[in-house]
Amino acid sequence: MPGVLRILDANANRAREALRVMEDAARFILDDPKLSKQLKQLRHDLAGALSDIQGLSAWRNTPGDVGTALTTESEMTRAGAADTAAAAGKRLSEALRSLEEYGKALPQTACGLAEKIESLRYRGYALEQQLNTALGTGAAKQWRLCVLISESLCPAGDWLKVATASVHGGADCIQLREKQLDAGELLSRTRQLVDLCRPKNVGVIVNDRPDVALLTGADGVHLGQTDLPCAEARKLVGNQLLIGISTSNLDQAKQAQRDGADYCGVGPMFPTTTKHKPLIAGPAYLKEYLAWNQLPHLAIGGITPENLGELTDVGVQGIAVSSAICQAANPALITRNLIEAIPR
Ligand code: TZP
Ligand code: MG
Repeated sequence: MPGVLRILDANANRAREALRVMEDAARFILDDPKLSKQLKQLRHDLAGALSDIQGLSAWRNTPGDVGTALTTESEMTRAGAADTAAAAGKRLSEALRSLEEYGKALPQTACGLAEKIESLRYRGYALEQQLNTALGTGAAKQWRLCVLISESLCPAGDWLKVATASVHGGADCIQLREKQLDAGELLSRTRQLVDLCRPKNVGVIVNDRPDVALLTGADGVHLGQTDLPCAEARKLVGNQLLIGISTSNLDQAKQAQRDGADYCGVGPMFPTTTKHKPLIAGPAYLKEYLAWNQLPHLAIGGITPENLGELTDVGVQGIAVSSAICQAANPALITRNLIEAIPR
């Protein structure tokens, strides 16, 4: 029996610590009061379930624990905060499973521990999933200039020429935005774009189509408010793709974060003819977004070298531009001018 009690004590600690790590991410990274509270409640309920086993910690024997010196290299490095929280989520479910199984080995008098832990474990799974989703892939970067390329806007329809010029001009991301194209043609164009961009470390984003993005090895997919919902797309693409979401107000941005978005389109900043947008969110929304600034952004909509100053005034770090570059006589030059006007 002492061995079982040592196991219960160790896993109670593991689970409690994992919950703390998760709670810290919900509280300090996501600023999510609801998720923070649910994680805290789970930690308290775990303590409550274990409180019936008197003097559990008396069985602790850390100096005599043969496992303390056993570590693996992967435990010592994390790819980022999302990875740290994901590892804590896994640790939580493992610890709860161990508590549940060894709880069954206690005498009947020990208060139905296994049943209580089982229900905590299910709650833990749901919170783990919510947290991982909200933290996204953790791989998004703050691009400076994303060029949205549509054949219909490019002189003589030469979209690849504009894409190539944009890359030469220093764009660090290209989004292929083709609403009418057959899927086969979209697939082949995206592959050409990936071939162009990958060697130069320029991101490739596909508008609307996670399937095409996955098949071509693109970096991500961009979705609007009426496209596939972000949380559903995340189920489809896992952590293989970045997901960008168009937002026109902070509520949409916060929802996008909960749903696992990696970056937000923020706009429209100015009137645009590229897309029908009756309401202009304007630089005021960008300012509000930057005060929140929980996810990388691309300000979008009618941005030109002439009006960019209104966005740099409020601190813009990244922009997405379509017509001003696609329709320019010298797209590389406009690209360079725009990028150079955004302070680092
Ligand atoms: N979403 C909001 S505005 C916009 C999109 C796709 C159009 C951006 O294009 P432009 O030509 O830079 O205004
Ligand atoms: Mg769309």
